[in-house]
Amino acid sequence: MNKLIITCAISGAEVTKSEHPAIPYTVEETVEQAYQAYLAGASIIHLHVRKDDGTPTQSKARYKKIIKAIRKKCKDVIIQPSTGGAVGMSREVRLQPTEIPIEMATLDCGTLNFGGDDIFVNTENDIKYFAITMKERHIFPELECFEKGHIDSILRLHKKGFIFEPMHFSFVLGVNGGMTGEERDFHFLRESIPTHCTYSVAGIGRYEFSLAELSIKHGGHVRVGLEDNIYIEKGVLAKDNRELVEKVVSIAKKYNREIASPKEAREILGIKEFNHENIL
Ligand code: KMH
Ligand code: ZN
Repeated sequence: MNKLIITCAISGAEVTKSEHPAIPYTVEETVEQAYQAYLAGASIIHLHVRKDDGTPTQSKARYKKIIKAIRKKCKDVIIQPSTGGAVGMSREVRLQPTEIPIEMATLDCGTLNFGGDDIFVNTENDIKYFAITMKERHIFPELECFEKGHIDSILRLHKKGFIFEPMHFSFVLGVNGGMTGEERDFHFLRESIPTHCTYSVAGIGRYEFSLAELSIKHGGHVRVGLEDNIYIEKGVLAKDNRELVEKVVSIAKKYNREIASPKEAREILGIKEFNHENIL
């Protein structure tokens, strides 16, 4: 089977230190979480950044500082900034990290309820605008789909020329307002994308490791991290992002799935070799 790409979503925009003390806010904390996840086997770091007080921000300057510092410690890791940001942010605010020379970023593929009164807005025009902007900036999008309709929208937009090959999907399942992460949901989604496309699965909360295992078994890729889930097992907080990645590595061993290095991850996804010397 192909090698396994592990993405670690180290921070997110929603989880706070009061929920998990290892959620990174400062530059140093963020770099350390990224570094530990990388050492454990993550080849992609999905990155949200915060101000020192924990407020989520899409500030270009903050991303630049943190990306530069991560790059120093994790030479070849793929850094994947979020263009989702936090609920309520405008298009231009969300797209700020794509003004930095980066190789990959998320592209959210549809609107959904996000708990309580929150709505995570991604209109069709937003999706087209994000896709074209990333294309112009030579940034490889990870297509974040929270339910089946999002996949359908992307395949339609692909036909219309707004979404380009190679297409790499991320099924984010278990969000309050999105699709659940039961086994049937996983199979429905993976069978809904063209067979030549790649996919990764991010299970929110209790779905994290059951979906990771299914994806490992079926040749997909996996995202874990404190953005998605703070527990290593029912009722027990994970020590940090590293421990979550280590658990995926141990599941992969059970299925004889080797872990992809960042270089191998680029090859699997079809991302052009990135010139790290010249960034920033
Ligand atoms: N924080 C969520 C509102 C992404 O990174 O692209 C959006 C999110 C998705 O986390
Ligand atoms: Zn995110």
